[in-house]
Amino acid sequence: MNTLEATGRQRKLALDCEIDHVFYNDVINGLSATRKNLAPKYFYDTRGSRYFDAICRLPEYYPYRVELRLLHQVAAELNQLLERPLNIIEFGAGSLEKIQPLLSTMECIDSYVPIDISAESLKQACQTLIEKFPGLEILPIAADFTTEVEIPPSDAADFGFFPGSTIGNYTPSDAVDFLRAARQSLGADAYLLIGVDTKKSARLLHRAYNDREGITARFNLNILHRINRELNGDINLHKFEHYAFYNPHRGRIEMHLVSTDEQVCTIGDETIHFNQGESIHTENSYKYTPEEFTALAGNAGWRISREWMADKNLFSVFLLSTGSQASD
Ligand code: AVJ
Repeated sequence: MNTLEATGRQRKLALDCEIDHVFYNDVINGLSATRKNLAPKYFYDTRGSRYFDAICRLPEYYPYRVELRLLHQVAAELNQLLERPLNIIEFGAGSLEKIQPLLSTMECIDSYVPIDISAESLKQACQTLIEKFPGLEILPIAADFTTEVEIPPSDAADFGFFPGSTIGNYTPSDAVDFLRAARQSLGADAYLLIGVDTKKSARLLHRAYNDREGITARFNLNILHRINRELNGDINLHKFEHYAFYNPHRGRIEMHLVSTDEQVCTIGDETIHFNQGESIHTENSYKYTPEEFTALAGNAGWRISREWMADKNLFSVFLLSTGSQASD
């Protein structure tokens, strides 16, 4: 069809179809709540995924570097420990960098299923990975892993991979629910390798989410940009500021976008009012001691097979298993 000849009505229909209704409803519900909030998964459009990659290169953001280093050691030990063919399923795979130490070290990996919410970023990252690991079977899935995702059947044992401390975005009780659901979907004889950020100096944590360059601020504000772009919003980004802090009582970083003025904005057909100083809570990032995480994983029915701790207790990695494995 020649779009130039389309009638007004047809054009409106085409526009309606382009709106992601799930995103729209989540945004309106979140911004209509008494404590305004947005789910952190919505950070990751193509731009947001790029901002996150930039965060990972920041000197202040220790989790990325520290975990990646630790994963080299983890991979070498897993290569000794595991012999059966494995099908790796990664939740929130992003730029596909964390998987690489495993792929280059573990001989038993048969296939790799990266799941990520950002389809475009996933496609690009897969192209790079195919060039580096030409023999590997890759089955990418562009999906929101916080909803039920069907894992393609495989003859190899399912090995879940959940690095980056993404588990920290869940409240502890939601984390238990997620881990229990993952245990169900990975099957009876499965593993889950999971990265967990630790409790540590509040100053160090604070710095990791308040970098000098302001990249984390841009990452946070991009969610409003995205609402404007995709949901026909008119939010004034200059009237919101990035605010992130560590709450030691709750053991979590909180990220907010705080309205600098009283203001009104529209998103699609809805009007949203902000008081001066009112915040939109955009992310929690929970930190766990090894004891706390061990208890949490246990509550979800997982057994701890191995655990690794980085220097200065900066970051931890756990190998969870369903417990039915003969080998360990
Ligand atoms: C990807 C959720 C692990 O919580 O540290 C980085 C996201 N937010 N800087 C984190 C994030 C701000 C990150 N996770």
